[in-house]
Amino acid sequence: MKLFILTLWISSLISVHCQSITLNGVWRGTINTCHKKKSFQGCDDDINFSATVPGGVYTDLHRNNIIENNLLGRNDINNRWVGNQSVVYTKNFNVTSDFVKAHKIVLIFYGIDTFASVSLNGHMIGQTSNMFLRYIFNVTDYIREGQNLLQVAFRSAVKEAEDLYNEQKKSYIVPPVCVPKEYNGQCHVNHIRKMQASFSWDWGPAFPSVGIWRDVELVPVNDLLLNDVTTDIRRKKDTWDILVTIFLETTQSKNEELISCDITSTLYVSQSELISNSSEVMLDTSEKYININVSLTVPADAVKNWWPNGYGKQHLYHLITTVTTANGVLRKRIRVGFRTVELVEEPLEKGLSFYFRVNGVPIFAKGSNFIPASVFPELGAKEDTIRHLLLSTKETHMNMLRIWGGGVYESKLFYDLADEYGIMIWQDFMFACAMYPTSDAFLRNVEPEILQNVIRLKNHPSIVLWAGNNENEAALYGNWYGTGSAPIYREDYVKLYVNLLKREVEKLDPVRPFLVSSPGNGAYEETYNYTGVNPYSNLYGDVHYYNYIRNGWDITQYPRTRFCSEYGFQSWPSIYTIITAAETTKDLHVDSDFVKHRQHQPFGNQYMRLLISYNFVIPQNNNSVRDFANYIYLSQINQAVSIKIQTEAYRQAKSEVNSIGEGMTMGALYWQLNDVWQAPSWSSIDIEGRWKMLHYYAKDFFAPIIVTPHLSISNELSIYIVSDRLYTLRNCTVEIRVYNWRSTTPVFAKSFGDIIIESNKAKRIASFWLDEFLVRVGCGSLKSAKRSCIAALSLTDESGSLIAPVNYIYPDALKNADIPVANITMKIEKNHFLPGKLSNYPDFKLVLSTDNIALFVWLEVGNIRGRFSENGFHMFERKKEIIFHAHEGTTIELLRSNIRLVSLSDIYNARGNFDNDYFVRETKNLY
Ligand code: BMA
Repeated sequence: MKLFILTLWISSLISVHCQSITLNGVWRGTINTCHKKKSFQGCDDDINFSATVPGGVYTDLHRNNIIENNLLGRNDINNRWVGNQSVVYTKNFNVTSDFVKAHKIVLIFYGIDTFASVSLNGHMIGQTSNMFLRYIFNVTDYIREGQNLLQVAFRSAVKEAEDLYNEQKKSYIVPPVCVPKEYNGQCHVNHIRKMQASFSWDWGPAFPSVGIWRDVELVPVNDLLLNDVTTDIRRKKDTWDILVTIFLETTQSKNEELISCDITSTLYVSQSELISNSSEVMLDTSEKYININVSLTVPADAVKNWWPNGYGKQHLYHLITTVTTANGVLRKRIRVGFRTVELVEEPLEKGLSFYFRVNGVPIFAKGSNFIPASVFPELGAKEDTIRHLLLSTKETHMNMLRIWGGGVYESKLFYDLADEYGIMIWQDFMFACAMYPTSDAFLRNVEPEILQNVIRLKNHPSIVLWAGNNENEAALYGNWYGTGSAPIYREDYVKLYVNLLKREVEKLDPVRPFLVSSPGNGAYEETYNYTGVNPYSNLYGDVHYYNYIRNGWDITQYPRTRFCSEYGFQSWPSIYTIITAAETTKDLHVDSDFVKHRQHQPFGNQYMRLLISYNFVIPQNNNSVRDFANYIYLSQINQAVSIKIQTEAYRQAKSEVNSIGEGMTMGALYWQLNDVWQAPSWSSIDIEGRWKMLHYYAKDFFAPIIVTPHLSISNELSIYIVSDRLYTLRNCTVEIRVYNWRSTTPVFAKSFGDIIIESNKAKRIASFWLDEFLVRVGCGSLKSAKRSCIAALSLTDESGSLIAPVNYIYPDALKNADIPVANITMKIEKNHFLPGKLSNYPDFKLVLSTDNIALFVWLEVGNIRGRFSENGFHMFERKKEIIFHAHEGTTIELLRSNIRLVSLSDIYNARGNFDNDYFVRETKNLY
């Protein structure tokens, strides 16, 4: 019986466009061109291929074996001719006589990338020029019973961008004129409304694709089309007030001027109706678009709050809206969450605060920046990928992701998962690192983009902020693109982001905060009309901070900003990931052309080497694969530790300001979470989904409670405890243990007891001179003590249980220390019933034993999917247990033959477990 009711309830929800016909699936593609590919010489050869919708030309051509794997070697360049082509996509489809009887039939494209002419049975039905729009075309007059032919003819986005640039240039140039040469990119993407990173970025290749990248459907409409349903949810004293807006489109029928219609919105708790309201309206069908409102008042205690990850559960509720007319019922189900969000910008001693308050609780935003999950937009919503990335976010105590403005407005799946996992979303609009035109045509194109995307996304409780652009104010202020002091660029800036975006978004979504630019000075910007003042002030708004010259392990360099929304360091992805892009083992060398080709950041490889060399001697390079693997390992250590120290610096500054008013930091979003190809980048998860060492470290440095050191320039060591918990903990103890490099037994241990950890605060609990301390505890003379010892910090509660990850103090650069040789052995046991088990696949217990202190112990398992409970860890104890959570079926034998372990001392005495032969074998197997 229960099952029956449930089925009934579910089926009642899925009546949206019930007779619509999907036009996804197999299409035909044709390129008619004088193209550059050797095997197709001459002009006017048609290249015919089987296409897929949703899809794109690069992935289609590869699937048809017309071009090679796009992400292999230098194929971003070899396949570039594709981006210069005009491509025609066609689809034959049948419709029944019943279907064509509808008053009106519309063809909906949920995403066309980008410039296309659409025709049905030879009749032009529309043009497209914005990848971020949903296009609805009326095809009533052209569709016919039986066979139909739909054709979408794309023009090259590269050429369109160039034409628009040339046109614009007649009055003035809207820079940058092109990307740096290292990007091997395409120019002028700022002139078109397409994923900006598809023309290349400093972490990604250019694949200026064309294609139908989201769903397509044909929808029969009787009198009305129910386009969207949105909610504005406001908290009143004892209620939540929901203003539901129903967006209808009429068929503009000439006979019936007025349609009587009943509109009902119902909020469900579990499967039962909690509250419902209806409105009977007469719709004037001479209007094309009609918006109707329904209000619901929900007693506050009838629903539970939605909370960010780490603060409580993510309660979500269904709201179903039905529109009933004499001709039928239209229904839409959306999901809502009940939470308040404020961006708090209140006067401090100097400047303004800048933090998110959710349900009245000040939240320290912990997280990262999200770039598109694929450089091929059609692959950016793959469930496996998105789920993996968002779960990896949740599992590492992150509560916020910033969707960066050079990508796309993400898929429904993405925001649904963010809602479910409690990941707050800082949503940029898609404008990044450039000046943008403000011609009438451009603004006319942007306006519906704002409208549609705000309407599409605003029901997601996870979205907590809209932001106008990425770094465009900074670029203008800092003259990055040669705009100088010309007033036109400032005028354009205000016209686009303030007069259009800000005004429109505040109208469309009165409940959420809007920020004009990131980085920026937040609310302070209004006082100077949004340009002309350094947007990187530490006293206002958010800051992006990058420094590739100073040692990333030096905590004193980091700004005491109110909110750091970008900061990062590059590293190389795992050798197992790089192998999937290499054409021969010759590519797998630190100085190979392949390595140079994959590095887009100007001087990126030099910066990385410099940064590593502050802390490590880079082993001699004999151009072996092992050397490269070792270099990758060091690059990941450097990235992980640098970002750990930087993040901890921000967390330490949560509750205090310094003498010049800087501090009260309430956000740390490192750059960047994910990757689009196998290359060095700032990511913590590589393109294959492998966690770099940084991602493992994020789990610790974002933990709800941390104990963390701060070493000043004058060598004063301060110890902080930072808590995001909303309760006080008493009788806690911090222990500092000092080890010299010769033994796993500390030379000294001292406890600080009776510590009170206050709710939602950072507090310094001790300060002392590190040098003197180390001398006193037996590390040697003032000259040698720092390089002779290392210290660990732990924090326990009154029962003696650890309540924070163990942390470390590196008194000196590790290259100066006499790192001991550690011999580590490992036993693997299978265990199905380990606590914290995450998947249906078995977990394995690894028991590691060492004869000495081992630093940065790093485990990899080749191509077996899964992750470790910890990785990149130090062993001060002789034995340690680690869990491998398999994400696919595997066996002890397979694990045993694939597992590789390396620790810091290995790479100096050439005992590294990565062996050349292994990689030669692997490479052969793959190609
Ligand atoms: C920031 C971002 C990106 C870029 C990153 C690394 O400026 O907004 O544009 O990829 O730095 O350089």
